[in-house]
Amino acid sequence: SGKRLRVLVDMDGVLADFEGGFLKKYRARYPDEPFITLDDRRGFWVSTQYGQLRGDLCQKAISIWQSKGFFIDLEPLPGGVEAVKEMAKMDNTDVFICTSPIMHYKHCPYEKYAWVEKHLGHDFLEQVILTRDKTLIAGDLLIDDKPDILGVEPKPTWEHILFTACHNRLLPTRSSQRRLLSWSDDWRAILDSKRQ
Ligand code: UMP
Repeated sequence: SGKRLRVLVDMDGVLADFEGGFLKKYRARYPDEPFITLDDRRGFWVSTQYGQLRGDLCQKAISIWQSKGFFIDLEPLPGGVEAVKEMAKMDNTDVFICTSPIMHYKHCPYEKYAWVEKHLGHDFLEQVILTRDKTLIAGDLLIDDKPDILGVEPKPTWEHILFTACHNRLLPTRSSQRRLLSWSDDWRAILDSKRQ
């Protein structure tokens, strides 16, 4: 009963393996340069941590996700596509994929749509929201691996559920912030907790 539940699901680090895809292509392109294992990743920004390793590695990292084929080649994270498909079939539930494209727009926005079509089907393109400011998007839940989701709206309507990723797994979460440890975790209970 009650109104419909609206779930916003992030793409990079939640549905698509951005970190794994990055490391694989970085090591292939720069085999003689140092790299950061997924175990040693800290902080949301890959480019920042590579820049701390050595100044010039910041731009080398950026060059990886600016390249043609980077976003479309990302592997789905375990259980994500299945969870989103199941959510979309649930009664009184609307699911949207809410993702921030990089500003180097030559390939990324196109490949994000292509990825959704490939893994979730053509009809799911109706559910895609590309925005650099997720605080403007109204929803009940936002499942996202970025610890701090800020924008022009000081009071977003959604509750942010922090999806665990290599870069945030050791981060002390604010007592108010709920986590989804993976898609094997109980995402159905989190949705149910928001239903009227
Ligand atoms: N991104 C960067 N720099 C980084 C890491 C990621 O620009 O160091 C990009 C990849 C995604 C976007 O396109 O930022 C993050 O989008 P969301 O996961 O917040 O939707």
